[in-house]
Amino acid sequence: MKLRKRCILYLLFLSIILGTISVTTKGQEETLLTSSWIRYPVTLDGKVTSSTEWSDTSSTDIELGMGDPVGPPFVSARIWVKNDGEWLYLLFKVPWLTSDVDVEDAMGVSLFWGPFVNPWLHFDAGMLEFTGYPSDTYRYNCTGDMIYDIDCTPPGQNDLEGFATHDGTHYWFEMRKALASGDGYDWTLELGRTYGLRDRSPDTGGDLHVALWDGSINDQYYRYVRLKVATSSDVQVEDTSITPQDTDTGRDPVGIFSGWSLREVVYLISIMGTLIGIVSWVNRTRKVRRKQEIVFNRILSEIDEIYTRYRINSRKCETELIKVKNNVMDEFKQEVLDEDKFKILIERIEQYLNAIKEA
Ligand SMILES: [Ca+2]
Ligand SMILES: [Ca+2]
Ligand SMILES: [Ca+2]
Repeated sequence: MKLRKRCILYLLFLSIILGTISVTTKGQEETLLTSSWIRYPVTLDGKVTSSTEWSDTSSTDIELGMGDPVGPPFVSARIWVKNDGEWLYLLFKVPWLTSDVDVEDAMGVSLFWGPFVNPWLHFDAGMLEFTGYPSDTYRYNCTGDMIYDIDCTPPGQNDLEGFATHDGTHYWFEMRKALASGDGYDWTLELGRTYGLRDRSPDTGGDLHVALWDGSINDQYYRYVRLKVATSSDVQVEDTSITPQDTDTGRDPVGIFSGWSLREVVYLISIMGTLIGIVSWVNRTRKVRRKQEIVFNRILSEIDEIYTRYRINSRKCETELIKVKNNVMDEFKQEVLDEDKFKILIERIEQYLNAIKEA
């Protein structure tokens, strides 16, 4: 729940800032992202899974910045885009220090679309968190709260899927968003059209931007882009420059965890912590039981010895047995003796007390 509230907050921030920008005059050229028609399937695992997976489209480099107009500080981003008739697939690669990796970091795309009635009537955002949580949200008429599609009335659906990793030098956000979910809270991208024109023309004229939310500074890097959605008849692209070997994706090559992703290391540490906790508990339990055993045997021997030594002197024997009985009760109260051992000792004392009374 905390995660979702935080997500709403940053999307609120994002939509407010960019909603304002959307009604200002166009001040910067937008980078054109050209989607390719999909030839190879995508495995949404936050990495380049095979040599062919993303070879059917070419990449585009952009600088994400802050402010309006977009300025420094900048973060470089390499973006691959492709689509089939149902989904828009996106892969983002961003240089990012391991020390700055934050589970709250997120990346994605969003679009204002029309008609433009000052402000835009609809806003749709798809942001994938480093945790892997896909956030498909919506806001109407730039008023009210950003809200998850699934929480809208009537409820929409989550039409964003994906996974993110960090390979020791770069973030990789790999996702797909429905071209036209039809749930009423998402963009509708038609094949062959270009979006993000920022000319206020219906549907295609709104702001389209790529954004990277930096959770550690509670701020975002972003850039306006245009997106051309491919058709099945577009010229096929073949780019063999990206391979799994280039990326060693999702793997942190540092130290004893070489070959592990940060996510795997976090999970491993979590599991190890749990195991260490269990082992510690078992050890503590064993120590307690061992101590109980020692105390029990010591007192039992003491009781027998008292009876053996003083049974001919009933008064002395009774006094010593009462002393031990009080000691047993104290040990039981302090949980040095468990209930079973306490009963055994008390019964033994009572047995000897009755014996000397009957003698
Ligand atoms: Ca993949
Ligand atoms: Ca949706
Ligand atoms: Ca949505």
